[in-house]
Amino acid sequence: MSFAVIINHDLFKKKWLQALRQAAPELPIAAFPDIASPEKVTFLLVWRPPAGVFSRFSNLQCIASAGAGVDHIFRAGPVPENVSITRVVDEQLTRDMGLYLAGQVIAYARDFYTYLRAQQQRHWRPRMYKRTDDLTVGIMGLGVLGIHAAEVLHQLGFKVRGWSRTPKSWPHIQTFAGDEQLPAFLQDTHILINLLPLTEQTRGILSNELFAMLPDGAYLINAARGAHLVEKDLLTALDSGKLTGACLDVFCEEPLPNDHPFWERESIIITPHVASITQPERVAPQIIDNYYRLQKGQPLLHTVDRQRGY
Ligand code: NDP
Ligand code: OXD
Repeated sequence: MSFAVIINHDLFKKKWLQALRQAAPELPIAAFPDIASPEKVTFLLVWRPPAGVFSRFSNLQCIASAGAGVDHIFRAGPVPENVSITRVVDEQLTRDMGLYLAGQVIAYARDFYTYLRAQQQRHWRPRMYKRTDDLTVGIMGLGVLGIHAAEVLHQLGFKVRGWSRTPKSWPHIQTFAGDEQLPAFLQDTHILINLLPLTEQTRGILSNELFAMLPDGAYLINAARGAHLVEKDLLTALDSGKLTGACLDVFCEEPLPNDHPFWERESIIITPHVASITQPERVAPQIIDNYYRLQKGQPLLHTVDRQRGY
């Protein structure tokens, strides 16, 4: 059995290698593209691996995502049926996402970005702000990150509702499930947060069709994946006033190309995929734990359901 990493980002790769070597000094770890015996590799830790790469590893048993999302693994696929897929679940990653979303929701409700622009022009323009109990925040995806974000926003005083694939019951959160309940979930949502995994069912879900079900002037926060959003539909919805603005952390193409129309829009806040970043030194022990579990034939932690795609 042997362990290798394929991480498509030099700094991130270095940090992961350091963290893994610290967590398991006894374990030889090879890093793509310098993997001398790919046929010996049974466990791969990956982030955005190149397309088709898995076929080089004829004895692979597990692919671990170096983040919470696994869409990058399926995109590089195909992944043989017998290979397990795992992902990161980590309290700090969860907390960081909650903080990012709370910050963006407050910045919108209290017009912080508007005042930043006004300051740049030396304009003194007080506005009435939106109070927490006047705003309903709707979270698409009530998984590890969505439930925590819902709790944080509830604690801040916002009315919170959430939508998931299967029904959920959670204190203080109004819950909706499945396609049938999507219109009811959206109809009173003033701030829509996307925390869905990217799957065949959710790709392109943030579209004109969905925006039409929101109240006029709603605000969108996409912290999940760029391909959830139909980018041209966002521009249409902003132009028509259906949406009042958007905060985007993720994009179809990253880095966002220089000539992309989103850069020009005052009503779009852009962050460079930093809502919540996995910290290798925190997470390396759970990856190593799974490697040894695999070796001992024990159940793996944080496995992904291949049928569901997340
Ligand atoms: P989970 O797998 O824990 O939760 C996913 C949630 O989405 C579940 O509630 C699930 O429903 C719901 N869901 C899935 N498919 C559908 C569907 N078709 N219709 C309705 N609901 C659906 O994921 P996490 O919370 O851990 O992470 C979510 C995503 O956040 C990741 O996949 C990743 O893409 C993104 N992310 C972004 C980061 C960033 O920095 N921008 C950082 C980390 C993650 P059910 O509960 O019924 O299964
Ligand atoms: C993740 C991410 O999926 O950082 O963890 O996007």
